[in-house]
Amino acid sequence: NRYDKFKESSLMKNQVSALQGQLAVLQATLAKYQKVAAFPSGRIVGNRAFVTSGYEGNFDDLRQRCLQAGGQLASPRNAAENAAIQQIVILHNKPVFLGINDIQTEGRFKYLNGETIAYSNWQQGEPNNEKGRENCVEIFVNGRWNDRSCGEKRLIVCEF
Ligand code: 293
Ligand code: CA
Repeated sequence: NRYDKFKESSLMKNQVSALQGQLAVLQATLAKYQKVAAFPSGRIVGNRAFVTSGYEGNFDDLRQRCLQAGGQLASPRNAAENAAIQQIVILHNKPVFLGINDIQTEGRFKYLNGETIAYSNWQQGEPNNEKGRENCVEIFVNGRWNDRSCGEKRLIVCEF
């Protein structure tokens, strides 16, 4: 009846305002952790965070460490993401291995999920697969990419 409907809509209004309060708390908490992720050398682009621990290792070591942390090796999908990773390279003055390789098929660079890359930023003359041994990809201070041996040690940057 009308009284029940009235009670129902009052309950609903209370639930909505409770949710609005919880949402405001969540938004404030998220804003704080975005600052945490960006300090001192992380970068946030949209809903992706690019973070380094300062660790250096070979490609497989870095790949496993990002996975273990619940992320994956930084895999720039557009110029804005590439620029964010480039800024971390500049701050540390050390090239970084990306989550991209052509281990499976020479010359066909893929993300770690097996998809063929949809964005690239190769340095002039790259990839050159020097001595037939370059299946991983590093990003330089200038933001450009070079294929490089996966056994080299590079700075870790994970994306979350
Ligand atoms: C060759 C030619 C160089 C180039 C280098 C890298 C190695 O030595 O110009 O910088 O290969 O592609 O990954
Ligand atoms: Ca190369």
